[in-house]
Formats: sequence, structure tokens, C-alpha cells
Amino acid sequence: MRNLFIFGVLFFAFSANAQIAANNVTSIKISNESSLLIQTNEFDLELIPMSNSNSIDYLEFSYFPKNNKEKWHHSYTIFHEKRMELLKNRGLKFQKVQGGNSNTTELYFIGNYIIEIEKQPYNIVVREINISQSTKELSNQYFNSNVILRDYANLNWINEDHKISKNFELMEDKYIGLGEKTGPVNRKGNAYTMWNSDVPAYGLEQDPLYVSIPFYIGVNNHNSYGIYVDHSCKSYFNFGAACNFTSISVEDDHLRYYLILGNNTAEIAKKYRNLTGHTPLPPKWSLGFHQSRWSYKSQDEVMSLAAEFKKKNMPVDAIHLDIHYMDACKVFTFNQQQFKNPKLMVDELKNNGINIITILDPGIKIEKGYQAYDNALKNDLFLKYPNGQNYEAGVWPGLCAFPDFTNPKARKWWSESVKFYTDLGISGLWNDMNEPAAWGKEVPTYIRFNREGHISNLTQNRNIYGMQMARATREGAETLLQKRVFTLTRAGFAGIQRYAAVWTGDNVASDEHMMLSFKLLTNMSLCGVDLVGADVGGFMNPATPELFTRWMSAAAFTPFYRAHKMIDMPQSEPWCYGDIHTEINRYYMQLRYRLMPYLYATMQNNEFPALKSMAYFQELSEQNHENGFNDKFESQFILGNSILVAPAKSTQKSTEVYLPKVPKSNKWYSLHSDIQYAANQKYYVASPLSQLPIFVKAGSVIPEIIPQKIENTQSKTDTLNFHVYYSEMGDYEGYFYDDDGISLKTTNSPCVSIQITGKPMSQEIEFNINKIGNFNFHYKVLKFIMHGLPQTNVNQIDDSPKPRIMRINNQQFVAPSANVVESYRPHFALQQDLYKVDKIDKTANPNYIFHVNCPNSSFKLTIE
Ligand code: MIG
Repeated sequence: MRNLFIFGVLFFAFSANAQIAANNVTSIKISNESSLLIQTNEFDLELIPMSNSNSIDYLEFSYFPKNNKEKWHHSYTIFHEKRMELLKNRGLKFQKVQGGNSNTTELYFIGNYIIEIEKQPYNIVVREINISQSTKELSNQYFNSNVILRDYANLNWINEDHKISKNFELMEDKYIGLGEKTGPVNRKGNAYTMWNSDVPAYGLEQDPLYVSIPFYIGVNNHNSYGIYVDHSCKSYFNFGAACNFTSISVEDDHLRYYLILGNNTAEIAKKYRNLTGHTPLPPKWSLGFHQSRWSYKSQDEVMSLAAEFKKKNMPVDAIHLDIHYMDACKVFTFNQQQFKNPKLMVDELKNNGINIITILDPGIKIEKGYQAYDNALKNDLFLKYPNGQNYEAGVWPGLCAFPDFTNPKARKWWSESVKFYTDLGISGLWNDMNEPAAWGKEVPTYIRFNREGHISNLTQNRNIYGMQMARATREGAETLLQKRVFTLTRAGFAGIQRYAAVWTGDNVASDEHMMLSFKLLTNMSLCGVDLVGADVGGFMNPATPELFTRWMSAAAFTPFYRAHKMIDMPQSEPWCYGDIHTEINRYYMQLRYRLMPYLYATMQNNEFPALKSMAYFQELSEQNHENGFNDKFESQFILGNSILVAPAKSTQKSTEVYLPKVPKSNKWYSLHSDIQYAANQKYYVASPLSQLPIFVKAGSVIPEIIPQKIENTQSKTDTLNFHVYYSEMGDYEGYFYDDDGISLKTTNSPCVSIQITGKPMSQEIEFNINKIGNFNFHYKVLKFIMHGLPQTNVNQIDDSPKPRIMRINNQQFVAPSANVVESYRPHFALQQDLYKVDKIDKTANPNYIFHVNCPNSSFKLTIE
């Protein structure tokens, strides 16, 4: 095999030899601005250090082929101002290293890195160094230093067929990232295309899907790095599939990518967010449950649907209106026969805590007298053929023209048109079909896009179209309403998180699709897109009751939680699958609402991915590294920092889970039973339908509320619970954030943020709670519910074998007293009799509950 392979490579090399001239370096210089300019026979390369901090965080590589006058690069992801901000740190300067043979190689320091430039032929190696800044002398350490990224010998740059390919050595064990991509978490051995596509009922291995995020992390055992390719054109990523190197190709006339420097996956993911933007805090209601189908077709149907949720005692915050709400599928209209009074409907629902979300497709029906069409036509806002004629194609309304969202004027027009919805009180807008999709699928490549005044074609712009539609929708609604709005999109590109939530399109009602969905979601979150979800229950085909219920329970822990169903399918609301399923669905829906303070705080605290796969922690232990990439555990995810969900297929009564090593903790607790598990190991756990495997990290402090009736995110209670999971390591971590849930965030908008840190003080547990902000905190009682306190190693008073002391901000709480009660039922447990939950250990350690009164918003802690 191996011989054959080598023969193949040689054969290829000889046959193509005539065309590969050596690409030698002709000049290297450091510019005043601290960039490094490298010229070769084929291209000019500018290497620019960038920073968010006081050290180097990014190295921008900008390649422009020789004889390429057009040096314009417009990024919809990293705006000019953002780039300027990252360039501000002029303390970062390249410094040439003297000595060596400068005919063949030149070396430059930048921060803790060395750039090694081989000149004949051109080849770059980036290394990390350990020597101090003051001794810029090469020592043996240099030669032992870590290679971060190495060009692939003299086949590192190919400019052919309107495509530039940059090739690197295939050094890494693992490559992760690329956002909404199927296939294994480790991308090695696979190839991917970035080309936003409408792919109903996509295959489990299908590529590409709807969203393109050209960002990946190369992981090896000593250091990792990120690459973000800043091109929205059609592009290709190959990690050693049918070749023995890593390759990035763009269908563009130049190439710009950012090398993201950092020590581990978490650091690189964080820096990627700093580069491309964070997910803004969504309106609180949008974190509730969403009910959708294609379509709820009339006002009456929508109203009785809302009433049914009440009747069934199931929480809901949003109802989606799919294409039938419109008059003949024309965007910015309502079907007046079916929806007699949309404003009344919206208002009435809102009074009941339910928000309407309407779908908006980009295709504008070609029809004289239809205001949207007339307007956009008059202002010349549509995509065009090269001869200036508008591009027209069939979609739901019939023959349509398509607003050119890469034209600032078209975005402005669309933003203003959104007034149609905001005037009705609608603040949830759903963008579909924005790849863009049209019947027949093959949109001609020679369609012209404005691209901020730099006319270019579909190849350049397809991947950015959906994101610019979402941008126009979001900015329009936000400006009109002056409050947080919820926008949802199917297509997107790097940075889409700034404008919209993303759902994973037309999936299928199968266990395999359900398991795939969690992989897609963690992967999106790794790539900056936190507000993500999949159609719960599967869009295409009916779900079995077991599948629907399992999906409802696992998706309750994903940021965007919506059940949706294809047209002509049987009813699929969460009460349609039989009594026992209704019960279990209700339990998990309510559990999500009980944990809403945790979810809201997670979304607010957006420095790191909200959803993490096990691979995210791969640097922390060998077991993590191994199991994080084992397909058995690839669908597991952690929401925030504390709650791990191990989705099991609907038929699986027991499931193997991997509980990873995570920072500052060495144990996990079962959420249902409080049974403890050592981290860094695999286990078989029971997974009957009622009992999705869910675990909580030792050392977690998890906020929870239990309103008497949980109807929606407005349901309130006076008591805020903090579930404290005992950790013998003594590191406690909890975060609580609250505000009015809807105001746009400005620096002085009222909010409250509570940071909880704790340590075991010899025989006590101590917490420090710091409240920041001036939000009127309506809770009257804080309850601390202790899980897993050991019976022997904490102070024993009254000869009791139980731990009874806790300090909160220096106030001591001692059990037993009026403030401390015991509870033998683990707090999150399902009712045992109803669901036959396995193994609740009634003899396990009691969960003490400490009541702490906080009578006013000044948050003084006093004993009740
Ligand atoms: O051609 O609006 O992915 O969620 O229900 C299908 C109808 C158009 C595709 C979306 C789906 C939606 C459906 N849409």
C-alpha cells in the first residue's frame, strides 16, 4: 500500500513538474507599522501581529498574488474598525534574529514566537519559543522549540483554476471545528466544502449544509492553534483526505487568514470569539420553549394551540408562524382571511406570556402592486444578471426577485420594511431559505452582488447572503423596537452569532439524526455560535413517541429549544404521543424552566462556548483526549460549565457515558439521584426514557427557581435556590445573572450579577457572594441546597455524624435550626412512583437546605 502511494506521488510530481517553477523569496522587510513584508516570485505576503491583550493573539497572513492589482478585501466578519482595534497594540514588533545563513533562511521574533522563513524555495515555519524577550539569542532551546504551523514544503502555494490553495504539513493528531459540519468531531482524513446549501433531509454525512464557518483548531499534544480563513467565497478544507497535507483553498484572487495563537482549545475558542463577535444576550423569553410546525394556519388555530399549552400545564414562550400566515407567501403581509386581526392575536398572546415569531423568506413575489416588490424594484435593490436584468427564480410565492443583502441600500430598505411586523408587536423574526434557495437549486454563478460597492458574483457572495439578511432583519427590528429581539436564521457565516440564532435546518425524525444534532450544536458553539438548536422531534417524517420524548428531554439543555414539524405530518405537539410521554415531556420542559436562571447566566457569560463537547477538554487528560474523539461519546455535551448531558438513543435503556476531567473538579453527580462518579472514567448508566443521563460537576453552584405554576419565563417565585454540589477539592463556582430580560444592554442598564466562590474552611464550607449591579432583585429567600456533603469530615456538633456548618459572607449557618432543613429526596428527582426511576438511594447523604433571607434588594444576608 505504502509503496504504491509513494509511487503515485512521484508520478504526479514528474508529470506536473514542468509547471512548478520554484517560488523563491526576493525580499523581506519589516515595515514601520510592525508588519513583515515578504515578496516572492509569485506573491506578496504581509504578516501582521494583532492583539486583544498585551501579548500576541493573532497573526494575520495576507497573500496577494503578483500582478494582482486588486488588493481589496472586504470582510463581513471582521469589520474595519475591529481590525484597527486589534492592530492598535504597536508594542508588537518583529525583530530580526542576527546570524545564521541569511541566504537560505531568515528568522524573526514576534512575542513568544519565531517566524522562520526559508527563501529558496519559499516556506514558513511558526514556532513557539520559551526564551525570555531580553535574550533574543538563539540557543538550543530554539531548536527544540515547538512547531506551531509549517508550510507544506514547496507545494505550499498553488494558484490555479481561479483557486488559491495554501497547504500545511499534516502534523496534528486532531483537527476540530468548521461549525455546522457532519462527520466525526476529528476532521482528520476528511474534506469539506464551504457553500451554503438548502439540503432538506440531509444525510448523516452530507456536506455542505446551510452554514459556513471557515475556522478550525489544529490540536496536537504540545500546543494547538486556530486558523480562521476570512473569505466568504466558496472554499475548501482538506485535512489529509486523498492527500498527505492540510489544505485551505479559496475561490478568490487573494488569501487572508488569521493564525490564532493560544495554549489550548478553550483559549483559542475564546480568541476566536473576540475576533468574530459574541452572541449577544437574547431576550429571556426566547430561551423558553418554542412551538412550531409548517404551518399553524389560522388565528383560531394559534389561539387554541396557546390555550392547549395552558390546559396541559406545559410551558411555552413562543409560537412560530410558518409560510401560511402570509398572503400567497408574500413577505410583509398577513393572510387576512385566516388571520382576521393579527395585532389582537399578538397582543392577547403576549398578555399570556407567549410571543409570535414569523417566518421571512428572501424571495419577493414579482407582482405589480405588491408594495415590497414595487419598492425594491424602483430602488433597484435586487440581485442581477451581468446584463443588469434582475435575477428571477421560483420559490414559494411563485416567480421571485431577491433583495441583494450585500447592498447597504437593500439592507436599509429591508430593515425599514420589518416595521410591518414590529408595528404588530412582533419581535421574533425567522429567516429561512437564505442560502439563497430557489427551485432547481442551481443558482447561476454569474449572478451579480453589490458587495458594498465591489460588484462580484455568487462564488464570492453566496456564503454571506444569509448572514446579511439576518443582519438587516436584526438591526431593523432592534432599531424599531429599541429592545432585544429574537432572530433566527438557517444560513450563516462566521460571525452570524452577532445577528441571529441558528437552527440546523431540515433534519429527520431518527435516532441517528438526533445524535447528530448535538454534535452539530457543540461544534457551532465552539465556532462562536451559542444560540443554537435543532428541530426537536425531527422535521421530516413522524417521530416515534420514544424518539420525540428523548429528543424533548435532551434538547431541553440546548440554548434554542423548538419543536418543529414538516407539512402534512401528523400533529406533533408535546402532548401528542400518549400520556406517559406527555408526563415525561412536561417534566423536562419544566426542568428547563426551573434551570432558566442557570441558562440565562450561561448565555450572558459568553466568553466561552455555551455548549462544549468532550473534545473541548481534550488537553486536560489522556482519557479526555481519547474519549473526546470516540464516536460513542461525541453527542455528549456540557451546557455552561456544570451540566453534562449524555443523550441516549430512544431505545437505549442503558448507556455508556464518559465523564471527563474538567478544571477544578474531580467528580460528577447524577442530577436525578445524586450518586457520585469519579471524573475521567467511563460508566454504564441506566437511561430509561424518563431518565436522561444528566450529571452535575462537583463544585457547581446551580441557581434554580420553582414557580408554583410554570407557564413561561415570566412565571416567578420568591425563592431562589442554589444547588451546591459538594467538592472535596474545595473549588466552588457559581454564577447568577438577572435583569429585566428585554432591555438592550447598555452599561448602566439595571442588572444583578452574583459571583459565588467557595472554599472549605477546615470543617466548614464558606461562600462569598458578590452582587454587582442595581437590578431590583425580587427574591426574598435564598435557599442553599447542599448535595453530597460527606458525613464525617466536616465539623460534627451534637455528636451528629452530619456536616452542619456553612458560612455565607461571613455569616454562619448551623444545623439544626429554623433555617436549616433536611431533605432526603434528591432535589431534582422525578417522582419515583410515576417513572420507576432506578436507584434513588434514600440512605444517601441528606441534602441540607439552608434558608437565607434577603428581605430587600440590598442583599444583606440575615438569618430567617
Ligand atoms: O422549502 O417554510 O427549513 O423549517 O418549515 C421548505 C417551510 C421551506 C424550510 C425550513 C422549514 C420550514 C419550511 N422551509
